[in-house]
Amino acid sequence: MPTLILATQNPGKVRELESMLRASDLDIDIKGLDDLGQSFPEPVEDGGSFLANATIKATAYAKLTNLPCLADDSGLEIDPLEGRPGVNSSHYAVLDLPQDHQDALSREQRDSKNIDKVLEELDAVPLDERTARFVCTMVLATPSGEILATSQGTFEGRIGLPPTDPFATPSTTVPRGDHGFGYDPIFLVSPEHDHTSAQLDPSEKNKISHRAKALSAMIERLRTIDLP
Ligand code: ITT
Repeated sequence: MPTLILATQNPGKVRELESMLRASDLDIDIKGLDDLGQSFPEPVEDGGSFLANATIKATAYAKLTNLPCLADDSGLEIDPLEGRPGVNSSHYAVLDLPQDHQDALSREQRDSKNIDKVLEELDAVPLDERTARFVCTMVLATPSGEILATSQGTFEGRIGLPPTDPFATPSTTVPRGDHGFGYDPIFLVSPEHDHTSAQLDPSEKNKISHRAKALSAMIERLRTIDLP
C-alpha cells in the first residue's frame, strides 16, 4: 500500500485531515509528520499566494521525507480588510515581532493575538459588512518535485462582534466555541450567522469547511493517481 504524508505542522489541520481521510475508502497509508519519528524544519512560506505556499510546503516536505506529501495552505480572507489576513493568517498579529519573540509564543497564544487584532481592525464595521471566507489550497507532490494534483475549497461566513460592541447580541458575540482552531471562535458560519465554526461539532465542520471541500476534490484525484 502506498504511503502519503500529511505535510503540516499544525495539529488542528492534522486532526481534521486524518478524520476526513479515515472516513474515505482510499487504499493509502496516511501518516502525519509526527509519525515519522523525527522533526522537520518548517519551510519558508514566501510564495505570496495559497497555491504558491502549498507548493513550497508539499515539495519541501516530499524531498525531506522522500515520500509523497499533501500540503494544505489556508487562511481567512476578510472583505472589509481587503482580504487580510489572507496568506499571513497564521502569524498575522506577530509579523512585526523579531523571530525569537514569535518562536517564544505557543500556537494558542498566537491564535489569540490574531483574533484580538482582527476584531480590533474591524472596530466599527457593522455586522453585515464583516463578510469573510476561509480558503484552502492543497498540493500533492512527489519527492522528485512533481506536482501530481492541486485542489481548492472555500467556506463562507462573517466575523462576529466583540462583547464591547453596542450592537452585539448573544448570537453575534464572539469569541465563542471550544472546537476547531485558529480563527474558528470568531467565524460566524453562513447562511445563519448565529454560531461560530468553533461551535460546530468537528464532524459537522468536516462536512462543510474549506478544508473538507479541498480534501474531497483531492480524494477524487487520489483515486486516479498511482502514488510512487
Ligand atoms: P502548516 O504551514 O505547517 O500547515 P500553518 O498553521 O502555519 O501550518 P498556514 O500557513 O496554511 O498553516 O496558515 C493557516 C492559518 O489560517 C492557520 O494557522 C489559522 O490561523 C488559519 N486557518 C486555516 N484554516 C482554519 C480553520 O479551519 N479554522 C480556523 N483557522 C484556520
